[in-house]
Amino acid sequence: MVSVSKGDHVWIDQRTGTEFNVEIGARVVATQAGQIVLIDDNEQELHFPAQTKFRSMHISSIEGVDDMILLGDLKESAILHNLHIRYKEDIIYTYTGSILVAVNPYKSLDIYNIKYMRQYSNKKIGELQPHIFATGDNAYWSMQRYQHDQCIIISGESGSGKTESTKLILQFLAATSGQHSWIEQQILDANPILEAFGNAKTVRNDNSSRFGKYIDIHFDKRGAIEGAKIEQYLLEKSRIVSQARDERNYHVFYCMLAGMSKEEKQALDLTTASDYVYLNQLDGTIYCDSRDDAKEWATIKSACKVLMFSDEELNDILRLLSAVLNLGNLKFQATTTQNMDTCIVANRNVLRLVSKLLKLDENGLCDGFLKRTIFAHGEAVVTPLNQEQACDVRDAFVKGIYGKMFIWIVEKINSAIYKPQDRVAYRKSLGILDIFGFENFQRNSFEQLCINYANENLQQFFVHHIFKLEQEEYDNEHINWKHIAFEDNQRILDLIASKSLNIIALIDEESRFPKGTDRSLCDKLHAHHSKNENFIPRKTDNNINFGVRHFAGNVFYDCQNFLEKNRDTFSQDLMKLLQESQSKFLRNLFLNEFHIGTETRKRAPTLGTQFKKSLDSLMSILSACQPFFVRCIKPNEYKAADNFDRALVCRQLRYSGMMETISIRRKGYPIRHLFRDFVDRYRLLAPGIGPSHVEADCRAAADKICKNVLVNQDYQIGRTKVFLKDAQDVFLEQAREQVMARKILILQNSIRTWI
Ligand code: AD9
Ligand code: MG
Repeated sequence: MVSVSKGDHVWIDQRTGTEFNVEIGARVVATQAGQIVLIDDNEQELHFPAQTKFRSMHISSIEGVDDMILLGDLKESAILHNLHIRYKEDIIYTYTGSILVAVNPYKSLDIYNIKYMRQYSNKKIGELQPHIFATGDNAYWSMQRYQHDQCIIISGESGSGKTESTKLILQFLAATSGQHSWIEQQILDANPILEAFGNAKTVRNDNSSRFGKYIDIHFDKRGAIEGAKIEQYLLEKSRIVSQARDERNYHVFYCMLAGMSKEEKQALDLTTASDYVYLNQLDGTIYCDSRDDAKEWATIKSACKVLMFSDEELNDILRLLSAVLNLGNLKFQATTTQNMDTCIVANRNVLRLVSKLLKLDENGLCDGFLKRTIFAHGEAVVTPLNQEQACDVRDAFVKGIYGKMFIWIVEKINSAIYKPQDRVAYRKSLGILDIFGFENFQRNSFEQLCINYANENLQQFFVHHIFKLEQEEYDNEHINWKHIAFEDNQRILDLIASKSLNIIALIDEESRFPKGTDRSLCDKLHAHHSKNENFIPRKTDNNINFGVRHFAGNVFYDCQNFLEKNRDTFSQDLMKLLQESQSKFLRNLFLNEFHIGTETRKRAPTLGTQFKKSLDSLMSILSACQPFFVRCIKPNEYKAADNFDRALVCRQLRYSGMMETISIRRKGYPIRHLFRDFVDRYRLLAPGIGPSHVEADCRAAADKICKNVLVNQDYQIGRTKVFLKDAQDVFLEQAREQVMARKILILQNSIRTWI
């Protein structure tokens, strides 16, 4: 703690609420009338009594740094402060070692034009200011130089800028890898199609991706783009049938209705958005101010052309979209038959329309919604459904159709841009992962469990990588290091999906068990895991929830609908009916499902199993790559420019693994100085080291200083750097200050005698 004067920079404790307790940077603007006046990073004026002592700010924090590993105060508050002061100047990119931190500016910055692309092409990292192009360039050149596959993992919460970052990297690679050919255009044009069918307005983001994706770009020997392959993960299907307040369905519906001519709509039996229940429910909205739906429609259509969708295929898709919207308007009227709750179709004309669009038998479709066939002891028993059940069957049917269509669209895009490996002599790839960040809502369901499980995997991958880098640095510098123990999240992964009777396995087991319910699942989870350190039991037996201690915080999951979501299927009667559709397109969507008859239903892969499988495959692809990490940060909840919410940013930094980087460093030798810098700063601490020492002498000089000051302490002299513990750095600084003070005193005395 030190006394301060005007112009000094200090740290001040800041307590807002119970969770957020991180000191804030401030500068002294006046010391007057028994008071110290400061302005903090939030531009707030603060007053303290004149005698107050403060923690002084390291010079690196005062000036700000491009790479936060260089922060003298390598701690949470310094990272937050550094990002904040840069953000105020529209500097949104900052490194933390190999991680690029990108703060969403929520305004258009002129830093992505072709001039910037050229500037960042073929540069060493650190040569220019941090930039998303620098990460793209670095990955590209590493791929070329080391002939090794690369991946860029982009993470962050909804609205933080992952998809924009992905697009920027793609644009950079397309522009700088040289060929400017058709394939690059095709890869860029895949995006408007994917976004039309897989993105929607949510309260967090007007263009929120409701699926994860991995775009693997393939390069030939000369480094030119030769093709790409897109993998998609876990599209949010519930959105097709209902949306939360102020949210929308997938963009494509609104675009189509806004962009098509009257005649085109008539041909598909379509009217306007406000006529459709799926687009116009109590809570949803049909408007999105920041988007021009009609204009988007033109873009989507031309992108489909570029990606070789035939007119017939496009028409098939439109028919399905129209069928989906019309199905949403299908109503059931409750009736009673022989003392049982049953129902009938209330608007037969809608049913007729839908059966025409899907090219299905109208009566068959009607039966499919109103009845269910169950096989018991080899015999078929038909039971009628009540109104609520019929609505559920209809919604599950719609979700099934849209989900399959989305997968078909991704495959169609791949068929245009992907060349199978055996047809090319040489291939290196650069993959970009744009995947949902960790989620913890008021109510969390099966999707959140899958998403958070994916994030646990990525976290483990990240920590292993950072740890490896740290050890490599020690090896390169030939220093002796003891094994650094670090916490990893393997036990959480074991609980969710690896060890026997893990959570996903139990959900699967219960999904297949004919009498399984969400409650019996919850009971089973508790019976098996209540003693597990990472499992949080429910508060009372009445609840059907459970908690998991994730790396990023505790999350409670509500088991309601877990089994249905995991089964990921719809009425077998309707599935059978689809086989008889006159629409080849529709039949093809379900080709793989047809062989799974009612009897063998047990073998149908569940959503949990499918997701785990695709995640395992993703992890093994990533493990074979040299990774780069981009951590996107959302500065505020209002989609607003020039607004930095410290608590919100801090929470994201904690999720992002940035703190792991720090903690791993802290366990080893967090402070490192190049010999020359070290000697320049501390040469006063050992006798006989002059200001003009030559480079070769620096190592010996650094060794001499350490031996003199840090007697018998655990520091290391490497090949190019001195490696220190935090406390040693502080000790050296204090020693230096004392020597300086003594020298100044001597100087003052001698001046006095001289005068
Ligand atoms: V979600 O998880 O898919 O809901 P993302 O993908 O993280 O989310 P997205 O990239 O869609 O977020 O960014 C949200 C919005 O922030 C964009 O629509 C832009 O309006 C804004 N944004 C993001 N990055 C930038 C940028 N580099 N420059 C300007 C940006 N605006
Ligand atoms: Mg996105």
